[in-house]
Amino acid sequence: MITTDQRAHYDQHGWLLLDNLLELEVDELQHEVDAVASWRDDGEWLHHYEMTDFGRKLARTENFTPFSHALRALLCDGAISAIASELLGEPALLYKEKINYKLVGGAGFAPHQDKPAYPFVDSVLSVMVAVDDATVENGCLDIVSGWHHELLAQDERGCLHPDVVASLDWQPTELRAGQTLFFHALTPHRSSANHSTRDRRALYPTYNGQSEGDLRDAYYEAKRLAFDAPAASDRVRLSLIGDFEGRPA
Ligand SMILES: O=C(O)CCC(=O)C(=O)O
Repeated sequence: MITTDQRAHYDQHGWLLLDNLLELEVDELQHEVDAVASWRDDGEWLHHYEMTDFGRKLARTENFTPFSHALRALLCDGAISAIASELLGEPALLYKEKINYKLVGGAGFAPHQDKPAYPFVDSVLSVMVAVDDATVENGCLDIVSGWHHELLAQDERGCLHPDVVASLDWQPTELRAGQTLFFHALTPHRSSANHSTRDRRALYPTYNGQSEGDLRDAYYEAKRLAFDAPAASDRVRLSLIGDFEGRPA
């Protein structure tokens, strides 16, 4: 489904931005994400909140594909997973999925590589599907091209060491709603808080290669166990590394 040039771009830069992969309209996607955000707090999915200057807000939902037919079809049966398979070089399995809401006033993410947050897998691919336009003002990703071949030095939170951060060339990567960004799990990225007056929501499915097995249940089991332990920091925990900069709600 991707051209030789697109493949070469991904191999060289560690990311690939594509249009028109959704088999639903952007307003249908937004409507479905609104529906997920309205789900109650005590379901099997995982809602995470943060405190903002505008009050308590939803920061993330995970484990939603078993409960949303439209989002499961989008992430598991369509062009996105087919291209993930091409980039991984083998059939892609959904390892985990999240919606990062980054509502108005929502916090950003410290510079990191995703790989340390993904136990059990080596061959793993991160994807961002923009639900709303992602701009510099509302906290789009900054990514570093060409640094997807090694795990870089980390700090105590599992994010990138400040010396590494200072040495890299960070480029803002704006997406229009409906665009899809594929990026290697070692591609360094970060994002700012949402300083705009509009929400910046995005889906982030993560895929692993079939040869490593179906690890989605194992991932969520590991996450629940880790989150049952007392928090070691004053930030909200969203992931198995301390990349989220939000305040507890
Ligand atoms: O949504 C964002 O702004 C960044 C998300 C991110 O880096 C992550 O969830 O690992």
